Amino acid sequence: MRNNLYLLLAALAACIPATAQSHPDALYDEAKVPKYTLPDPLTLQNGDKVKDARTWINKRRPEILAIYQEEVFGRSAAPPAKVDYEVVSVEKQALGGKAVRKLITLSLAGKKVNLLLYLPAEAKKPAPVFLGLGFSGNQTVALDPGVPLAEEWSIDRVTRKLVHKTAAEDSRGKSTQQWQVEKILSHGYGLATIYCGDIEPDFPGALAYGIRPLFFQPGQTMPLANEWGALGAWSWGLSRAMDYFEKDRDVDAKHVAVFGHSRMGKTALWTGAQDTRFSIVISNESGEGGAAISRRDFGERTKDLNTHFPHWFCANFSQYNDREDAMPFDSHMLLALIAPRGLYVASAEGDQWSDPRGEFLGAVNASPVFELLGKKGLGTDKMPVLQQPIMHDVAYHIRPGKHDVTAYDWDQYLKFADAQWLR
Ligand code: GTR
Repeated sequence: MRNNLYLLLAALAACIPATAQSHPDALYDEAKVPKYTLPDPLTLQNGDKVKDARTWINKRRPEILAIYQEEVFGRSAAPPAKVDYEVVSVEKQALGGKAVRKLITLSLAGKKVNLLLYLPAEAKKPAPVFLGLGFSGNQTVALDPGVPLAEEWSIDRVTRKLVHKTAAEDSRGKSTQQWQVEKILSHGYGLATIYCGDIEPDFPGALAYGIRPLFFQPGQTMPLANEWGALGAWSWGLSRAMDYFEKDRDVDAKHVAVFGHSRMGKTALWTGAQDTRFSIVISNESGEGGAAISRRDFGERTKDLNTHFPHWFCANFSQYNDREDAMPFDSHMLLALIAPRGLYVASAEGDQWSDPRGEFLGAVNASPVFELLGKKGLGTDKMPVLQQPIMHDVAYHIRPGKHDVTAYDWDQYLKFADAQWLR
């Protein structure tokens, strides 16, 4: 009987998608969210007010960045002195002649990472590019037989063992809805993707298969409490892709948007926060540890993150489990680090775990920093209704539907990019 119950539970666990972690005590009642006070992004640690752009750039921004490095994502390795890459192939007639497809191998401290780049075939000048990490191999991004099948990593839900295998042929094009390559190309932009697992597979215990150990000091076996987690490693990989873009004459490296969904949305925010070469940062339902205000007791919480995904953040971050009020930061400060560049935060109504209102309030409370730098913040603290985007230099929308990336989301990001890049 007990055995049967165990099998039933194991079978049920196998059916729960990794992206739908929740727990029975999670709060989803707005009326029950306790009051909280946010730290002021425009007050220096010594108590002085930040009244001008210079003080933000030279003093407050570095203070906040240091807090995030020390206590949240952890310190990353220094950038390499030189970009190490190889352009493996260039196909001028990809996607039925719509795209030039480049396959590039980036070498990250010796570890090979595959960068897939589609550029508009008709481009007369270097093209702006959207860059993002995928949850699975690059072959899932478009129905393009020329993209090699990735070596993918997953975890067997029943045995909890790491599975490493060449992706299945029928996985080609599985994520086209989430990437909308053709729409992106039709706006004259390119799309570049990397499989996150090339940089570090996404499981606790996968450390040894990623890039972080390549930077260990002699004798070191674990990152220190203030050293990067997997999100930091993924982010570092995105910056190396940017190093490559700066060398590719077909890419307009001054106009690169870093995009990410969910955990990759958290990663995109951290990438844009650290690396100011990205001109637009897009957070699609990044939720807790991303755009959502951590102090709000709604949906996922800091402790959930650190329990389910102990490999994502630095070890220091877990000191805030059940102690969000003690944080000398909150998500509005992470978002403020993007200023004065373009910031888009998006939510889905059916994704309450990510706390849509918390994501919106992150953008609201980051807006004063954008405004100090002469940009247009959200301009309201009233959450818009479904599918009524607010599109200033800080942008926000919420759409119906579940935790996902949809064509509607991409339509807004492309409109935002047009407004940011073509003005
Ligand atoms: C969930 C996690 C979220 C979010 C999501 C995803 O399980 O709780 O923070 O990142 O995964 O990446 O899809």
